[in-house]
Amino acid sequence: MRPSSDVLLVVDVQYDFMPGGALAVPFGDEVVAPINRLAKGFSHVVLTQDWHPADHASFAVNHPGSKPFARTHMPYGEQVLWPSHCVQGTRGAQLHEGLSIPQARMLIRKGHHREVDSYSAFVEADRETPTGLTGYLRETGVKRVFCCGLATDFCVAWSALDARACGFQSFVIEEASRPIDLDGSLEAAWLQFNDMGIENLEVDEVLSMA
Ligand code: VGL
Ligand code: ZN
Repeated sequence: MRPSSDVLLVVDVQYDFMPGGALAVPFGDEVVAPINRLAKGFSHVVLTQDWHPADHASFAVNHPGSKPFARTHMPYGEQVLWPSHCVQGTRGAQLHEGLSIPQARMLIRKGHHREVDSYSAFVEADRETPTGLTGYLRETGVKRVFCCGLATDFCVAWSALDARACGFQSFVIEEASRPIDLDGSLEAAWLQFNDMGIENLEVDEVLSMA
């Protein structure tokens, strides 16, 4: 069992990101088994849940004349317009019930401010508004963050990069993540991981780490 200074961050394993969901990630359901295997090695697990109001500014439907996956400009920068997904209180927003992580301590809900998206579990897309996760991890003595879930190139990527930027050692477990891969977003994410010194580890490597 890993010490409490190692946290497993399980990002957005929710029905709307599963095959058939509102914003389906290809093969998204394949993350459940490796995440459960990983979680057996961690005493400290944090989950995230994308959690939008129905009138959220990241939804194409709230921009008349725009189609899903188009890009628009928000006061904080470029924003992809998504199909409506993970609406607060809906089935699509629920965590996959195949997750078997009873020891999970903390659940961060993100993307709840109508005007601002939040891919990252740490800081919203305005790059100013904290979710509170940095403080929680610092106060609980975390040093290393192991990121997995959905999607590799959006919420996992932004979370892993922010973990590093906040001073934690940060890893991505690609084997326990799946990408959306929109216009080169996956390749861009790996370039940024390399720049920031974020390594990809396999599940078995994590479980056997010192
Ligand atoms: C995500 C797009 C919009 C994700 C969330 O979990 O990667 N992507 N909202
Ligand atoms: Zn979202």
